[in-house]
Amino acid sequence: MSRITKKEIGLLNDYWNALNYLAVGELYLMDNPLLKRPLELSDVKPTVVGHFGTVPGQNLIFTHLNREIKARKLNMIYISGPGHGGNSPVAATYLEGSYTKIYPNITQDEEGMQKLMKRFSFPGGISSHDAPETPGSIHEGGELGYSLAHAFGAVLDYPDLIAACVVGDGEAETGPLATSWHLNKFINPDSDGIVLPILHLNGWKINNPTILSRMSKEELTSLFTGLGWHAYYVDESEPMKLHKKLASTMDLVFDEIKAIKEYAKKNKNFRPFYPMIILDTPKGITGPAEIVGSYKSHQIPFQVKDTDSLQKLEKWLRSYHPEELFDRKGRLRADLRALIPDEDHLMGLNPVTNGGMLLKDLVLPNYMDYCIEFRRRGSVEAQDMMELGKYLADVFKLNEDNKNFRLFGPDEAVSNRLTHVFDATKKTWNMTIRPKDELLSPNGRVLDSILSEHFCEGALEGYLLTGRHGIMHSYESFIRVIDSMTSQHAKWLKISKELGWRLPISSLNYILTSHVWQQDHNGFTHQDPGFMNHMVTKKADTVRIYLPIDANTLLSTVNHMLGTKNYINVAIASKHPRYQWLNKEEADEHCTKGIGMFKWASSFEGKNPDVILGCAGDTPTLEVIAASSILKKYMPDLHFRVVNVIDLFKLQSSNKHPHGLDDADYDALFTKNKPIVFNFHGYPSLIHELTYNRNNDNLHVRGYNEEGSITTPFDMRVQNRIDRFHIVLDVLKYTGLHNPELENYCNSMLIKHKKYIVENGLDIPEVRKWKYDESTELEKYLVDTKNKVTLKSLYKHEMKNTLTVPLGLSDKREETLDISKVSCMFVGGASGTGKSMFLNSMLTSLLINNIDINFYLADAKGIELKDYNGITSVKHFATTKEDCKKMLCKVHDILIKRISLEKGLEFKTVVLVIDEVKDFLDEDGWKMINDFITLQSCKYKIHIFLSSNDVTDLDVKQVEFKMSFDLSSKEQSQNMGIKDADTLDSPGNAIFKHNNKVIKLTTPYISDLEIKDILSAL
Ligand SMILES: Cc1ncc(C[n+]2csc(CCOP(=O)(O)OP(=O)(O)O)c2C)c(N)n1
Repeated sequence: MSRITKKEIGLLNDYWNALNYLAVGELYLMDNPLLKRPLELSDVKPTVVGHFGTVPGQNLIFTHLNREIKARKLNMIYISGPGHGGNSPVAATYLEGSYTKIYPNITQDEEGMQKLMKRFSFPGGISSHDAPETPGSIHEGGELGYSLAHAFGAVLDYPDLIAACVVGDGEAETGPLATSWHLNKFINPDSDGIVLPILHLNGWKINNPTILSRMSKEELTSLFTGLGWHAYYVDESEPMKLHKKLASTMDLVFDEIKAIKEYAKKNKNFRPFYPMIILDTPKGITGPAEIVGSYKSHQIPFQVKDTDSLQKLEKWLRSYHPEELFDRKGRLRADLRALIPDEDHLMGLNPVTNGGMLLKDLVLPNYMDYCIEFRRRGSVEAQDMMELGKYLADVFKLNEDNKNFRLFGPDEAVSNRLTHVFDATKKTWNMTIRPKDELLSPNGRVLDSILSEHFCEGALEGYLLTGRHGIMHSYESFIRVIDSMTSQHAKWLKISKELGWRLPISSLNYILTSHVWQQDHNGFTHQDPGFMNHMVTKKADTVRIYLPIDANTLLSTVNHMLGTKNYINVAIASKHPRYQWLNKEEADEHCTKGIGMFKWASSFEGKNPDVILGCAGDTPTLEVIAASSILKKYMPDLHFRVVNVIDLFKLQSSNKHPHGLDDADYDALFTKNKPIVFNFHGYPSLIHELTYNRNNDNLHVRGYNEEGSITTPFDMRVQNRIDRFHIVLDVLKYTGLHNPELENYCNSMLIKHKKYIVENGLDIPEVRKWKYDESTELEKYLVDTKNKVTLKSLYKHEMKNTLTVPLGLSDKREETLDISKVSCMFVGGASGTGKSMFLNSMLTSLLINNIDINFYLADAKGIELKDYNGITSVKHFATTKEDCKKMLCKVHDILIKRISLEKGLEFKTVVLVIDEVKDFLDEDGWKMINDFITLQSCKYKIHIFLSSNDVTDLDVKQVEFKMSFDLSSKEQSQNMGIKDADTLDSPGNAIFKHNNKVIKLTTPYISDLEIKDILSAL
């Protein structure tokens, strides 16, 4: 830029004075904004509250930044670290016109100026701090320390953006700010923007000198050089010289920024030393002489209570010469208006600072595709966070072009088992990378390599506030480090929502793991589930807390969180191998409801309960399920209901939280008076707090009680009494029932446990090897049938060497199916209703009968039929759509060949089974299936079996043999052509239909073990 002229310096000084005048007016005045008449006491606010010391320095900075913006057409935002001087940004945005754009009633004339001055830091008006109400702000300057982190988050993925960030020299003493200087190691100079820190070295805090201001220039330069900054020092108190020095320094700084950006375009992988400015000016410069350059300028230099102080204020205000800066109407002088950048470059109107304007929804994958498949609940172990990582990897991939999603956490992504995200991206790192380093890259989208919860949180907030999406993950206990930052963000959201002009931004999402119940190498210090207690104090329209219990519920929860706006969502998840409880459909339904009964874990399907077992959180839920198995065994007549809570606020009344259940729904689940034994992830008092005022106060909560250090996982539960044995004892206690045998069992297990762990360092085998009791699942499978209908029991008849398989029991009559008559059979039924078990019983029957058959099997999940893969008679086992198509074509070719061959030839029997046909067949596939039906493939010994859990859009009316288990809607029953198939409420119950023959059946049960035994015997 050309050298600054004297005239220009004069204009800059006048502009600065106009800002200073407005800012002092904002503090003191209610009326007489242009001092057209002598000041009267009634013109002054009765109580003056706010800050002055930081204000003139910030006004100076704003004035000079505008000069650079205007000359260079820069895309810049302004962050006021010492934003307690909120009158500065308010004055600055008013003078440049953006304030009036947003608040049209605050006009740029005398009337508007009066309103502006009066509303500042005044009841019913605006905050005394830089705040959501301030145009162009993404930073509330009340709680100090986060300005640089916010600035860093703002410039990520916005390569043209410059965040000019004023850092108070007192603010710089806070931990979060002190660590934030390292942001320059995480900026990609090509694909991210620039943070320009301006250290406001005005020398004092509220009541003390600042540390940095008492260091020598050499010390300061060394400090900032060591931190990777190229510090420009501006040290002056005489206004004209100050303008000159600052203007020429800013010219150099912005030249350097330009050079860095240009260099970065051509040269990859370099780490620039970014420029910063140290502005050393007296605190409260331009204020009354006795307070300038002292801590006394920090807040209000003096209150106006009498004529003396009134005159002093008038003198001070007139020292800025408002009559020379504004015309009679209150309009800024024309030559000063000419200093203002055009509307598209005003910092107060930069759309980046109203992030909702730029927000693009995330493209989310179908989370169901990442869900864990299992045959029996509690039979598969998985690491929930690991599974989530696979989903998040695809969130990264799907949003790669938009570059609007990032993950933040303090050195814990791998520890928190989000390892799979690194299939899609890497960790942000713009320093040297050594051969043994892993996953680092200047292009990585995971901020992981800085151990600062503050910095990660601040960066995420900056990223969200500027219109992008993200997740912060953390050890549950250490998220407490940033409790206060979350509070400030919640406050920001509350005010923003009230404003109307701030558009909704993406929610602040937390995933907390490595939680209180997970004992690894860490102990007592790593146990604190209190973030939930903190969160419930926030506004109900903002906070959401979720406690998923397994991978599928975690996936559903996080998928939901990522689609929300203006919330703070907290999910608490397990990262260790844990049993999986809900299949994807159940997880979807349960998470949508947020609370519900687990019929399968309850006794008598949860009907007429004597006691409710409530649970929230993965570990408490596991213990309640284990307790339920014990109760079923020892107290078969006890009616109990297991209620699981995923969405914690469901417990609160609907008039307190939008997610809360109304009393009728709450009572329907928890009853009005039966004892509730509630097992909770966090501190028990929180459940009492949430359920305060509910009808049923017969509530007994177990949770974390500050017990347990380095010990076994189960001992943590025992010490805090959330373990299965204490739950069972609680059930006895609160129902008043006596069962000495059960009491004895629980107490002896607890004694054994204590002894065993200190001797062996391991949990007792009864706990370690505990598996969800399959017989309870079996019981459920055989509900309403006192007789067991096992496959074995149906083998009384000689079926050897036939193609006859058992269908099931109908009114004690055994029904069979001769599959030699079947060209195509269709089996429908929702997940978990018995459909796949029927296919299994048919296949094992055929194998037992020892018929020489060639099997062709397709199983997308690779679960239901996986045991048959590898058997010699299985000629093809398909798990993908393409492979299944190939297989179908092969069998179709066999059919066509057989038709063309002479009749009478001895063909080998072919059985083709496609489980979950919807995952496999396209239009061509269905055409081939139709051929098998119309050409009557059974004549050529080819038999097709298809199954689907959803028959909504399938046309299966023409299929000759049909079997339906419970379907989830009437419409599906109609499609299937089987009346009332949607009312078959017990798994294993089915309706078979062939021509006009309709039979209601209980189909045969075969356990996984039996299948394995049969197959290994072959
Ligand atoms: C985290 C935090 N601690 C304490 C305070 C109280 N406080 C408000 S202003 C201030 C001094 C700030 O000094 P500095 O950052 O140098 O700002 P300036 O001198 O420009 O006003 C303090 C301690 C605060 N707002 N935030």
